[in-house]
Amino acid sequence: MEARAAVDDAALGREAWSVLTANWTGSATVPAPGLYPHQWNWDSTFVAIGLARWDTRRAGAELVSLLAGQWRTGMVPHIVFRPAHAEGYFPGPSVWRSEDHPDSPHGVRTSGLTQPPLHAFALWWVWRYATDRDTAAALVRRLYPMLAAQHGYLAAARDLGGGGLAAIVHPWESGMDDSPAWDAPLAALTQVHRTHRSAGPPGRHPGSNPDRYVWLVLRYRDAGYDPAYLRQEHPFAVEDPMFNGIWLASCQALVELAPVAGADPGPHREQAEHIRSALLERLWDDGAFHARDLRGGRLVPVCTVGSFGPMLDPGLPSERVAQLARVLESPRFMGAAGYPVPSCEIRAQEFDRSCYWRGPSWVNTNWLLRRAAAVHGLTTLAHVLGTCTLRLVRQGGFRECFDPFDGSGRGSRDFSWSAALTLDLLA
Ligand code: 9WN
Repeated sequence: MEARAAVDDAALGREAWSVLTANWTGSATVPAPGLYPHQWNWDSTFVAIGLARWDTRRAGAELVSLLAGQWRTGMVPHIVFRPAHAEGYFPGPSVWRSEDHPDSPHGVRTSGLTQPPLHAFALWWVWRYATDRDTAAALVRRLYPMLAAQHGYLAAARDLGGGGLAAIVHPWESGMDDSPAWDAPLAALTQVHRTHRSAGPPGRHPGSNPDRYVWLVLRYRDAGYDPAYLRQEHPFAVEDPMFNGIWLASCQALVELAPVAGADPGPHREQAEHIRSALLERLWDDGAFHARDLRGGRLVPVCTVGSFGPMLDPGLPSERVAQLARVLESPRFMGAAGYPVPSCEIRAQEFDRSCYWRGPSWVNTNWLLRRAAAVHGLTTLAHVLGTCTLRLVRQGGFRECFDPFDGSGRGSRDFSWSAALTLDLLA
C-alpha cells in the first residue's frame, strides 16, 4: 500500500487548502488538475459544503459560477466548460453543442446532462454554517429561484416513470459512472449501439462502456435535448435511489431556505413527501433500495453505495433506517472493508476493489452517509464514517477514491471534493 507518514489535523487542513487553492480558477474549483479541467456539477456542491464553515464568499462563488450554466428549462448541466481548455476533456463542447439549443445560457458552453441535485442542500449547508451572515442571506435570495427552477425541471421533465421520481438518462448523471447498477440497462443497448460508430478516445475507466456512453449522448443531443424524446424513445432511463435521496434532501433544504427568500415552503414540503412515498413504493425491495431500470421494467438486484441515498431523509420510517443500517454495517459493505464504504457490495460478482464506482471507497459518498447516520441519531456509525474517511486521506492524500481493503489511493491526485470535505470533517 502506498502510505505516507500520518499527518496531524492542522497539517491535513493546510494541505486541503493548498489543493483547493491550486484547483481554483478564479471563479470556480475544477475537480482535479489535468484530467478534469472544467467545472463539474456535484463536485462544486461538495466543494461549497466543505468551504461553508470557512469561507462564505468562495462557497457562494462556487455555486454562482455553476448556476451560470443553468439552462432556461431549469436544468443544471453536469459540466460547465472553461473556454481556454475547450477540448482538454472528452466529450468537450464541440460534442455537446449546447450553443445550438435555444434554452442554453448565452456565452457559456455546457454539457446537456445533469448530475445529482445536491445544490439546494449545499446552499442550506452554507447558510447554516456561514460566519458571514449577510453574504449568506444575499446568496440565498439570489440562488433560491434558480434552485426552485431546477427542482421544477426534475419534476416536469424527468419523471419518466410517472411515479414521482426523477430518472437519470445517462450513467454520468448519477455521478457514479461505471457503477454495476447501470450494467443491465447498458447491456440492453448492445443491439442499438452497434448501428453507430462513435468517434472518441478509448475510455479512461475500464468497464465504463465508453462507446455506449457517447452514443447515448449523441442520441439525446440529436433529438434536441427534448423531454418528449426522453419520455418516448431514449433507451436509458433509471430511477436511482441516490439521485432521488439527494433530491429529497434538497427539497427539505428549500423548505428551510424559502422563508429567507420570502417564498412559500409548502410546495417543497409536498414535493419531499411525494419523493419519500415514491422511493418506498418503487425502489424498496429485500431490505434495501435498488435502482429501477424503467426500460427493462425491473429493479436492479445489485446493492451499491447509492442504495443508501434515501437515508439522507430524516422522515424515512425508522424500521427502514434500521434495515439499511444493518446492511451498511454488514460484511456486504462496512463489515468486511478496512476502509468504508465500498461503492458496491463486496459479495457481488461485479465488485472490483480497484475500479472507480465498482468497489473503491469515495470521500463524497462517505460524507453523505455520515450525514445520513447523523440525521437518524446513529452517532457511532457517523463517528466511524468520519474517522475512517479522515484516516484514508491522512494516509493516502486527497485521492479521487481508495481501495476499500488496504486504503491505497486510486485515480486522480489532489482531488477537490476529497480536500474540501476533509475541511468539513476536521471542523
Ligand atoms: C464524467 C468529475 C467527475 C465526477 C464523477 C466521476 C467522474 C466524469 C468522468 O468525474 O465522472 O462526468 O470523466 O468519468 O465519476 O462523479 O463528478 O470529478
